[in-house]
Amino acid sequence: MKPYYITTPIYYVNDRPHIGHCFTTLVADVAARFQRLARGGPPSPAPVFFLTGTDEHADKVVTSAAANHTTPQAWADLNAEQFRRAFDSLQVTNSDFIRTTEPRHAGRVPTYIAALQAAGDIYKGQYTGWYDEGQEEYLTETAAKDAQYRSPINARPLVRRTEDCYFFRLSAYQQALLGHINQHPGFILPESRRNEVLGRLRQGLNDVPVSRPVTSDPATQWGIRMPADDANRVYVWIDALFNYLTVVDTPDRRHLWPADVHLIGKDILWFHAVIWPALLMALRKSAPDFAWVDLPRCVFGHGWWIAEGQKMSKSLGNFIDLPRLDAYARRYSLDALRWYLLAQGPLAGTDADFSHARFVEVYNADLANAIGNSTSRVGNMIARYFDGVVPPPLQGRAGEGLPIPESDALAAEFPYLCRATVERSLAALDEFDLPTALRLGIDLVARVDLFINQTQPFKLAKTVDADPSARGRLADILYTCAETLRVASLLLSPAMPDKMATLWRDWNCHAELLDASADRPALESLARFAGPHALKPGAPLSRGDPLFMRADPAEPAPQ
Ligand code: ME8
Repeated sequence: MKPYYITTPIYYVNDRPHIGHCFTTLVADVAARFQRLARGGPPSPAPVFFLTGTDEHADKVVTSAAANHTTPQAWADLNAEQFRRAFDSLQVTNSDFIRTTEPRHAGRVPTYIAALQAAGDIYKGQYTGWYDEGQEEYLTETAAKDAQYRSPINARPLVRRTEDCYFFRLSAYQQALLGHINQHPGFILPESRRNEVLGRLRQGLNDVPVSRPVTSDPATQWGIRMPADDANRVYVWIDALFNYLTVVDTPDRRHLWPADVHLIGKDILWFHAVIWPALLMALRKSAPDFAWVDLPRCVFGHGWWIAEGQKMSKSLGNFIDLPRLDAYARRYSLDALRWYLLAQGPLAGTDADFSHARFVEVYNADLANAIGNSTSRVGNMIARYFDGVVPPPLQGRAGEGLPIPESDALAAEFPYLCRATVERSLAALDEFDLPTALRLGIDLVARVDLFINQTQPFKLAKTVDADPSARGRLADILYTCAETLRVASLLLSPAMPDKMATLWRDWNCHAELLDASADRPALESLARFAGPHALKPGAPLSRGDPLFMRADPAEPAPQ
């Protein structure tokens, strides 16, 4: 099986990371961890390749470097480090981190451009248009008009510009793109984004500029030069898109291509769903050397985080920044923060609001009251009634000619329920529906809680002295609960790796199996109820500390 290759956008280094950048990279991390878990296998060759990084040749890097009295490279170094640290602090497991100023990237981009020039897909011309200086992109005439000649992103007036430049023959790829998108319903997700792209694509395509002039202004000297032309540099967006390819365009990594998912925010959908695949189609046919350059399997455009009901902006100063995120991680645990961002984030069509009240509500509902409470309840009962030793399930529940007590009939469903839940979770993962893939773990926890309420093991425990058969049933109920929670914890572990590893250590499971550095079976085998990796009757199980303490909604937000 080809390793799963997932990418995030590479982020501009003019400023520090905030919740938006952290979110995209975190979602990719959860997808990467889930895929590693789903596939299993030895750590090497790695079953997943996960790429994130920084986009450094933007003009705004030059501007903010100057404002901070330093050089673009020094400014890029400083901020790239901030991104790295931010992702480390979120325990992101990226396989590589690309910076576009690195020679492995900057040295390779001109090769692609030269191939496109030789094939006639990049040609020299002149461009006049409406330029958004903040975004460093031209808007089409219609888009500029619709936006009343202001930037749709920061509302600053658009600037009319004319310049000599090289063009990419995007117009030649309209039919091929339409064909590809129509034949591959999963190519652009979610569906609303696909429709958005199709609608715009049907209106026709203009060729797009792929270079910017180099003048005596130092701001124009930052960037990769066009092949054999020092008077022009590669437009930062074209430079940036190629990162997905440069990183794997080495003999030992070429098998990783194509990317399975380019995860991005909706703001950069057009570049990824139209311009990038067209560049790849052009490159592929430009020379036999590039015959391996297939199209990525999926471009997933997520929505927007807003803060306490308002769009985040510099002028409002309401960005949820790293210190804020850190404060949440310190008070509620990093895993709780990861859970909230994943479970409540704008992954599907709509935007999401980061609100403190909502954070506490979700924390209490999913973590403190669900997985946290359920594991400590079951751990406590096993400690109390079975001296902290995993009790045995009933053998041969059916077919012994004995009437099946109510609890056994209910318990008998759990192996099937677990299997079906894991299958559904894997199907959701396949569609990049991570909130569902994770939520199914919480649904299993809810089934355990319901089962406890139905079978009332704490009452049954009071009868074991008078009725010896009750002890077997009690053991069966608690085994069923604990084993189902183990399966649930597997589904939750990509979002909450630390807490679930703590649970596995407490419960004397092999916690190293939650970690991709171990050689491990695929999820379906790992999660089999009472299967080879299940809780072992007779083994010690420690109740441990509660995984999540209840949060007080009245407490003010951490700062
Ligand atoms: O666009 N909510 O970089 P960038 C959710 N360098 N996600 C958000 C967000 C928000 N409020 N704000 C930002 C660039 N993001 C280019 C990309 S790729 C070849 C080049 C996330 O630093 C989201 O993933 O502006 C968005 O697409 C990305 O940050 C933009 O980061």
